[in-house]
Amino acid sequence: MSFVSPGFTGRRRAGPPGRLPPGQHDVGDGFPVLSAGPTPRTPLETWDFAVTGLIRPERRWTWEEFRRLPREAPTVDIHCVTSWSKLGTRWEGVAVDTLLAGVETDAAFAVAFSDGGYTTNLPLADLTGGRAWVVDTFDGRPLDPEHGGPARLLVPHLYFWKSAKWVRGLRLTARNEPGFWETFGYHDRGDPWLEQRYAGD
Ligand SMILES: Nc1nc2c(c(=O)[nH]1)N[C@H]1C(S)=C(S)[C@@H](COP(=O)(O)O)O[C@H]1N2
Ligand SMILES: [Mo]
Repeated sequence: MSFVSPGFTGRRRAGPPGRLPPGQHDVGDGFPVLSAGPTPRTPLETWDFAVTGLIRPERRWTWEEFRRLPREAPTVDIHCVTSWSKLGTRWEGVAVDTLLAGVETDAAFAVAFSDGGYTTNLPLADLTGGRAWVVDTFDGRPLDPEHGGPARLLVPHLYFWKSAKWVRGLRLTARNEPGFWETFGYHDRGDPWLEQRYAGD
């Protein structure tokens, strides 16, 4: 006789050793959708991606220009603060390093901004060094609108709320300016391996 139902153990997978940060479980093939509002539908003809703020001149790519940038195909584990992780997710897109190549700026931070008004803040150091991308493809297919299509930020080494869906740009800032969830008490940086879930963790 077991006190743990098969359904429960099946959903709360332990995952391969060393892959799950503390307090996380593996969702396996599932891919939960977490959106703080309705899914925006921006036509590709009007979509662009901008780098603004402490940068002169600003940089801006139309969808076609964005699609012609050098591309990368990261396979990464992602970790949501609500405790699910998804291992070995396959994405394609443009490294933030590519978008910021050659930029000289006094900025130390950036605010990612999205259609629908979502924002999230990151130190520039977390967006560079081959650890962040703007992705438009998941598992070989155009990214679903529910998961942030046409394009989302992907910063897998931080909790997934930093990976802004429907992202339209980065505003470079000198000071740290809290974004949407950060203003509501979530941790400023959100390192899952340090369990930085809430302000003060
Ligand atoms: N624009 C926008 N981006 C967002 C969110 C959101 O509500 N709006 N939610 C964040 C949170 S809390 C998580 S866990 C992930 C969820 O991504 P998913 O829906 O593709 O799983 O998106 C993040 N990016
Ligand atoms: Mo989340």
